[in-house]
Amino acid sequence: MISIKSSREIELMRATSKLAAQTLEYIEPFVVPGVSTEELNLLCHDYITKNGAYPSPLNYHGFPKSVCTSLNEVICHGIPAKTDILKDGDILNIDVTTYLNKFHGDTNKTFLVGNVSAEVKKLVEITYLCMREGIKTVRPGGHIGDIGAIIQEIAYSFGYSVVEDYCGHGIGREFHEAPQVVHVGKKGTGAEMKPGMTFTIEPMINIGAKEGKLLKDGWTVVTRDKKWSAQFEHTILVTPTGHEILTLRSDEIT
Ligand code: EYL
Ligand code: CO
Ligand code: CO
Repeated sequence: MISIKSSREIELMRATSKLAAQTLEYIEPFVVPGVSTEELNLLCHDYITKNGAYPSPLNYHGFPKSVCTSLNEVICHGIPAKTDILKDGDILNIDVTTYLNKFHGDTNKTFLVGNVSAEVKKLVEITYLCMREGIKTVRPGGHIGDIGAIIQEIAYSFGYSVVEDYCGHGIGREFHEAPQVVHVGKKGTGAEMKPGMTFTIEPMINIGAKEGKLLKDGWTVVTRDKKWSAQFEHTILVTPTGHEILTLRSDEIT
């Protein structure tokens, strides 16, 4: 069952999603060579809690930290660590989910650390394009499969692969609700989009093969071939006329 949010619930989704977006804006100047992902985790944790919210990942299925930090060949669910020190040329995804007034807002961004190679910068730019073109398909009468269809078309045209083992998801009173938003697929398939639905679009795009493997820590997912992976995520509302990006930041265009 895909929940339809009332206008009052939509206001609460706007508030929690705005805080998640502001957390990424807040952390950006700290994402520099020499900082540890544990320090970034603590800064995000304090920012979220000082604003009256709870970091949804913390203790979620036992997850030990407040944000996910996924570096280079890490696809997703990287665990912040004192020993993970950023260096020039890295890419780091920080995934923030806030729980404010009983609603979750979920967003992530891949940051460039210092000077990143042209090959990797291209991956990050195309991953962002995939997310934005996926978002553009969202409107009443559209289908969830339309999102994956365009993402797949763009990613494959650049020779990249699309991770299939992890997907976007409905979001609201629960961190993960129906539907699953797969980042590959066929136009016209899947659930029909209706005003009041809220879900994330969060494609993970790889330079090499799509396959991941879980590290022995039980959380971190890395590419099998050790080639690098990028991701962007927004929380989206289906509106009567199209969509609204609830986690849009000030450094992005509408
Ligand atoms: C916790 C639970 C296995 C997150 C997201 C933290 C990790 C691995 C079980 C999705 C699923 C964040 O932010 C997320 N999506 O955008 N699990 C998540 N965990 C976790
Ligand atoms: Co997320
Ligand atoms: Co998500």
